[in-house]
Amino acid sequence: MQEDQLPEGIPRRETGSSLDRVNPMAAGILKRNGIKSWTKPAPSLYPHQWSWDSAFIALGLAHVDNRRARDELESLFASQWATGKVPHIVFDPEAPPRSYFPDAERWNSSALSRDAPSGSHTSGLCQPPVHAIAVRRIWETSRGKEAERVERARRFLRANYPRLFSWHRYLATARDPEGSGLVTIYHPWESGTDNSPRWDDALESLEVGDLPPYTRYDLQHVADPSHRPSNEEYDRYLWLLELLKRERYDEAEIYDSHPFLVKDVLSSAILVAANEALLEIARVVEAPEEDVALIEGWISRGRAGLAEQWDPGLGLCLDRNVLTGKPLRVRTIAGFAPLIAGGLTEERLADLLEVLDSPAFAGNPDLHRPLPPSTSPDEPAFHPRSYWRGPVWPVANWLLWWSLIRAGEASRAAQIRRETLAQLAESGFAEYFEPFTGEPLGSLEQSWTAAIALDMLAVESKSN
Ligand code: 2M8
Repeated sequence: MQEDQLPEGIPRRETGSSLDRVNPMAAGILKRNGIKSWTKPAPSLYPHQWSWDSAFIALGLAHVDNRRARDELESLFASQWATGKVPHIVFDPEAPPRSYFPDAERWNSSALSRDAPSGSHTSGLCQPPVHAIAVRRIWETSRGKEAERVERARRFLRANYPRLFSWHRYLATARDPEGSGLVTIYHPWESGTDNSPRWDDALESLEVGDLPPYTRYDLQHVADPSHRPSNEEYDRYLWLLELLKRERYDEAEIYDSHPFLVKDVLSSAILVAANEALLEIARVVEAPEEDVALIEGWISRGRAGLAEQWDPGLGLCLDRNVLTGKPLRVRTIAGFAPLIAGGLTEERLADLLEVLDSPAFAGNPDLHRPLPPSTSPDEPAFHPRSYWRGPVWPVANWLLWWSLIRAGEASRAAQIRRETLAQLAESGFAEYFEPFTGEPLGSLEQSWTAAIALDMLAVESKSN
């Protein structure tokens, strides 16, 4: 890209870090974090394959290496459970020992559940379903190319449509026995926003029982361990894991007895958007009409479920504790879930945009850049350096940017894109950023940060 073509607001001559280097730098990170046919989320902090990371990675790779993008998702789906669940971690047997905990042994999923894959070791949880959105991107980036490439992409869609369909059906049934349109999660790790204050209330009453001893390896890979979730949080995470193991990861048993059952609005909204992508994929592969009708039903049920969770006082959507029936009233980026799900009335869209622009989020005057912190700085639980309790996450910026484009809010989308890319050009491809200083935190070569940059760069003309 020529310098005179740079979008407004992008630093033009920053030594070694200007926007024209973002693309090769991002591609380089994905190459270096690549292992065989898939990509680690980070060089040492996350040495295995993570589910929603891989979906974002495939989305970015679609623009630079379509074959690797396809391989990324194929490797993940090879470990799909018989229930349709796509596991949140697929363990690499060749990862350095004692590099990540809980490891495959601690999950012990293939020994405990007949539904777990036999050829690989996985965790027993899942993560937000971004995958169909990535598959559609692979299709979009192949269309209009030479016939052979289009045919390869079509074959990929045909091979993966049934996997995506069974994944979404799993979420719409096992994870929503109430038919509410909202996905129930069993563990904060399933939300992808692990230590977000979204879960504080539901975790508070959890009594940790007799926990087998463990050592955290995550703390050795970060500059300041206090930015990671606390030991108290980890005890709870590990205790929930023990309880899931006791139920042998059986969905019905878990639903009967588990002490953490929460309707997660962010995952639910991503599922709606992913179902829209699945609908397009279904048409390309000429899926049966019954499938199309089911997917359409999931979309409208999902939107209706989210509408039920609307809090008019906050102007945001709230998670719900299934066990108490109560909403979890805290302002986080997950509150913008209806924007991600789409199909909003003008009024609801205006409400959400007002909150997004307000001092509670991207309009806070003290921010380094006008990008929404993961938790509102106005919340007592806000912490600017602690993981999902405040820092700005580029991957969350991507979700909002992409949703704003779909909502027809091109100039707001362009601002998020411009500021996100400028932040990465300024400070590199960190996992997350301190919102007031812009300091890069967590892993400094995070794959999904690189991937969303590739996607934002490629989709520039549509949002500007
Ligand atoms: C973080 O979660 C893992 C547990 O799954 C961890 O902290 O060890 C989250 O940010 C999650 O959303 C992400 O998928 C994962 C890998 O990047 O890291």
